[in-house]
Order: sequence, then C-alpha cells, then structure tokens
Amino acid sequence: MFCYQCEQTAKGTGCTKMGVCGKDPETADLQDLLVHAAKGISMYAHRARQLGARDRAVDLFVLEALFTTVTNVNFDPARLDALLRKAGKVIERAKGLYEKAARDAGKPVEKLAGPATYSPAEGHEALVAQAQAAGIQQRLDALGPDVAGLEELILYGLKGMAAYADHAVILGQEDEAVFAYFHEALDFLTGDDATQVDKLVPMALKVGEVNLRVMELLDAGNTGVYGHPEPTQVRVTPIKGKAIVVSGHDLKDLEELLKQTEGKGINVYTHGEMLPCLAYPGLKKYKHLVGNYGGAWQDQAKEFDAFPGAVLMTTNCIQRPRETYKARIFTSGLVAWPGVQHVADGNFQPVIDAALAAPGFTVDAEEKYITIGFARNAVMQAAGAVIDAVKAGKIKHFFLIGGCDGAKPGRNYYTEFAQAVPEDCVILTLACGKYRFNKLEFGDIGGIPRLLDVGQCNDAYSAIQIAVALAGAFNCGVNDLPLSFVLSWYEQKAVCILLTLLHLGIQNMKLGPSLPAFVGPNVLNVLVENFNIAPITNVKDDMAAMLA
Ligand code: SF4
Ligand code: SF3
Repeated sequence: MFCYQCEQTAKGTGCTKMGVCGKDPETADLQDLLVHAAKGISMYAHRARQLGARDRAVDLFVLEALFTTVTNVNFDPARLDALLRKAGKVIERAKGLYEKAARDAGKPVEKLAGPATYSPAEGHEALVAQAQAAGIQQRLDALGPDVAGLEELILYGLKGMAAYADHAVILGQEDEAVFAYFHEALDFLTGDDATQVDKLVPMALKVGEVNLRVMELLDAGNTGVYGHPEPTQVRVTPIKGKAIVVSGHDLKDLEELLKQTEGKGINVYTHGEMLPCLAYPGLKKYKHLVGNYGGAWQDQAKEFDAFPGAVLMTTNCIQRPRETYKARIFTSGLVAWPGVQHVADGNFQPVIDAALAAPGFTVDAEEKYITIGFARNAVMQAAGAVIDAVKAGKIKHFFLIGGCDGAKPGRNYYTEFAQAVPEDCVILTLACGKYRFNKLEFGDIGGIPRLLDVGQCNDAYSAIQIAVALAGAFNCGVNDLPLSFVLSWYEQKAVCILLTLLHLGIQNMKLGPSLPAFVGPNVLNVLVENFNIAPITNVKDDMAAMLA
C-alpha cells in the first residue's frame, strides 16, 4: 500500500505498512483499484456524454466509488470486493452506452486502453493481487512528486466533492453538469494532459469551481428540506435516559432515526459534524433530539466507550471501534467496518434495540449550552448590525478559523489562536475543527456574538456567501475585507474546499497543522506565488501579520 491522502499520513510522507487511520494494506489497495475502476468507467461515460448519451446509474456509481475511498469511511475489504464486482458491471454498461452512442452518431468507436479495460479478477485473493498494481507508487516513480502529486490533488478534490454530491443527491439535489464534470476530470487523469503541470493546475482549480456548485446544491438540499439554520442554544451535556448518538454528516439519516425513535423514550444526541443539525427547524422540532454529545471525531473511542447507549456513524469519520462498544455501534450509507452491523435499508430498529438494551444515562449532567446556527441566512439577517459595527470601528477584523480536527498535538494552535483573537474581532467557524474552542466563552460585541458557528464543513458555502455579501456592502473584493482565513485540514473534503477558495482567488490563507504530503515542492511554489498561501507558524506572529 501507499497512501498519502490525509493529513495524518505516516511520517508526513505516506502510509506504507498500515494506515495511521487503521486502514490495512488490503483495504488500501482495494480502494486504489476502485478509483482505477471509476476512472475506467468515466473514460466511457465522458465520451458517451459528449455524444449526448448518459446513464444516471453510472453517474451515481462513480460518486459512491469515490466517496467510499475518502479517509475514515470504509475499512471493510468484503464491502470493497462487492463494490469492485459492481464496478465490473457498471463499466460494461458505460462501455455499451458509449459504443452505441458512437455507432448511432456514425462516429468510429474508439478502442480505449488503461483503466477502461478494468474487469474484476475472479475470487477475492486474485482481486487483491490485481489491486496491488493499481496503487500510485508507480506513477510517483514515473512522473515524480510534482506531477503525481497534482494528479492526486485533483483526485482527492474529486473524492471530497463526491461526498458532498452524494449527500445532495440524497436530498433531491443534482446537476447534470456536475455528473459530467466528474467523468471529464477522471478521464483527464487517464490521459497525456495529466502529465503536464500547466494542464493540471487549471484542472485543480476547476475542481474548486465545480465544488462551489456542489456545495450550493447541498446547501439547497439541507435548507430546502429542513429550513434555514437559526441561532439556537444547544445543550452539550447529557440528560437522564436511554440514548443514541449520531455522528457523520448525513441529515436525512438523522431525520429517519428521529422519526423511528419518536415516543420510544430514547434521547438522540448529535456528535461531531452532526452538531449543526440542532439548528435546523426541520430537525430541532423533534423534542427528543436533546443536544450534542462529545467533541470531534478523533475523540470517539473514549467518548463512545463512555456513552451508555447506541452509536450511529452516517459518514466519515469512523475509527477502529473498541470491543467495549463494537456491539452497539452501527454504520449507514457508505461507512463500513468489518464486524460492525450495517443499516442498509433505512430501518434503524437494530440501533433502537441496542439503545434500549443499554443502561442509558442514569442522571442529568450539569446543564451547559453553546450557541450555534449562524449560517448565511441568520448572518445576513444581522448583516445591517454587523456592517454598522464595522463602520463604527467596533468590529475591527473577522477571522474564519475552520476546517477539520485531528489528533496531532500541533492542533492546539487553533485553540490558542481563537483565544488570542482581540476583543474587537469576530470569529467565524465551521467543520469539526471548531471543537478546539467552541465551548469557550467569547462574549459579544453590541449583541453580535464573537463566535459565529456557520455549520458543517460543506457550509463553507455559507461562509463564502457571507464574505461575498460583506464585500458587496463595503464595495470591495473579498481579499480587501478585514477577513483572514486560518484553516485546518485533515481529509479530502478539506481539499475540495481549499480548491474552491483558490478558485475564488482568496489570498493569504494560513493552512495547518502541516502541509499536504502530496503537494510537491514546485507545486507549493506555484501556490505561494499565486495565492500567497502559507503554513501556520505560531499564534503571535500569524496574528500580528493578519492584523497588520
Ligand atoms: Fe494513511 Fe491517511 Fe491514507 Fe489512512 S487515509 S492510510 S492515515 S494517508
Ligand atoms: Fe471533520 Fe472528518 Fe474533515 Fe466535515 S468530520 S470536516 S475531518
């Protein structure tokens, strides 16, 4: 195996023996083969589309294949085996689609090579052997770190974007142009153009552009179905009674679970990136959705161990479950862990049964609340007051401190940075990185809270809308606003968001806790020259530079 797609990659260079995330070599290789198959499918689907032929089942499979390979989603070789066999059928379908479209149009039928020839080997062991040849090591050796790294940058952006697109589809939002782009970009990665830096860089920015549309679709899905998040005080300590905690990013799964637990005497808690759900009118209307439990994903083993109920993981980020709670943790959607029960059909009865069988909380913990729900609609409603406060000099600067959380000790930087933000400045935050500081007291400026929680990582869309609206009010560009981006990254969703920010021309972003291992030295220079992006250093110097 060789994997360097996330921030915690071994030695900052790549996991080669076992993933730091817990991904074993077999799973890692099978995931690489699934990406290879998705490229092959896309080679046909892209050509078919150019001839006016498309197939939604093919489009959706490519999304699922990519999402499956995102960090902390699927650790189960058996599930991957099944997906790879399905990929064999889908590629035949895509091939047939293309060849018919070409014949119908009177065009010669291209004979495609490379990933287009994918066909799953018979038997699991043979499949694993086939997978070993699909890794990126050969490309790294042949193309060098810059070109291979740029190819991976595009691929990881697509993986993150596939996760968001998949969530959007679940809520009824899709765009033909987005499906088309997944195929176009994956096909591009199989061609000669993908060996040239001057072709790769624009394609990476294009991922960012399309991801903006995908986040818009997901925003439309979330707000269209559940209403606009509204500022809400949410309880962050447990209440006496039976309990289920829901983690991940999938609002629809939470809604289904809430419906199925209604009147059963079970309290439902959000965890990690599900926290923002407590601010959606369509979800918070359920009285038994009582609050948030715990912190960010990397603390789950300790927290789920101590949780006296059932746990549901709806997307990333799952970690190796401890034996103490393996029987009462469940997966849904594309998440998989060997030996963990999967809810495939939307029937959460096994989760409910596990919650009822567990002791539940025996006492009410001390009450503690935080305020969330400052997505674009809520902030826009307060825009007049915010603009007045800026004009009157009461708000000097905005900091967007957001992104993923993770286990590295250096991530204390984000807590310390938030604490060091001057009293006359406002913090916007989103994604799971906020757990580094979201239970601290920040107070307010003339009634405007100093900490505004915009939502999940995909609510970067909301943050962008807020920034654009502010720029409009002050008649300037986003880069001219008193606004600094202090970002933390971990997995591939952060990659697609970063590409969106680069596509929008945002400059001077600080990124940490470490730079991606897949960004080669020359590519880093391109990013520094064009966008002045820089790694975080220390709070004092970074803060001074941003306020200068
Ligand atoms: Fe290593 Fe991250 Fe890949 Fe897991 S996802 S194998 S931790 S680089
Ligand atoms: Fe977090 Fe996994 Fe990236 Fe959604 S939940 S931001 S790490």
